[in-house]
Amino acid sequence: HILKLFARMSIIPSAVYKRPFTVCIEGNIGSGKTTFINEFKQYNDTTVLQEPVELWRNVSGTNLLELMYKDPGQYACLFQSYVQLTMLQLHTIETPTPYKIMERSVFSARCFIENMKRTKMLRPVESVVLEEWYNWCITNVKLKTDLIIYLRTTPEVVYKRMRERAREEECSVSLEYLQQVHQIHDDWLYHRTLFSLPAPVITLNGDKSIEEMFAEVRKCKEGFFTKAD
Ligand code: TTP
Ligand code: MG
Repeated sequence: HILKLFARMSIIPSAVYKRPFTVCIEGNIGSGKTTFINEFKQYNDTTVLQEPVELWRNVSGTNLLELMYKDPGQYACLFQSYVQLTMLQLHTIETPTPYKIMERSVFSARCFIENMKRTKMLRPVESVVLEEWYNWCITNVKLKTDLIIYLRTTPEVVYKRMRERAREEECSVSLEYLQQVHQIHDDWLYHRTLFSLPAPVITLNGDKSIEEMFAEVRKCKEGFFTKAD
């Protein structure tokens, strides 16, 4: 199964589970990260860290995600600052298992900062402060990631999914916004021209159904074994 694939990718999980083999699932809004990650709940050697978005919707009773979309001028920076904190908390959490799978990472949260900076949702000085925090953290905090799984999608497909899912806070999110977020993820993880990569990347076609995606994972496992053996 997929975890054996990870082990064969030359990184053996640490015996001290404070540093488990860590996989981050990345992709656009609505790319299927939660659905994908839920498939791993059946394995008792894997800690699945659930949707961080739930933390952003309830900050001591305040829905910061909603405020960010309603009034980005006022709340985008605060929101991104909180996203960064919660992602760092998930990165550094101690797990009782040798494998850990997370939805997103502090690395992909940076894609949103980058987009907000380009589209002026953030003031220049706000993005400078967020980026300085980011750079300090990735230099000084142990965030080692072993593998990134990129659920690569088409903006039109995730737009349709997002509309069907109808998360209330996201009612104002446009196709154009998803195209921007897609482009930044793609430049980072697919074209590899944007930020440095913190780990090897496996790209899956996230437009497909979860069954088809897992079939792809198996195929890529076979491909890897052929190359390795
Ligand atoms: P995602 O983190 O992409 O989570 P999701 O549940 O939508 O993904 P999937 O369907 O693949 O499971 O986005 C959650 C919301 O938070 C979305 O509205 C985008 C927003 N967001 C930001 O605005 N800034 C950020 O840095 C991050 C990580 C998310
Ligand atoms: Mg999700």
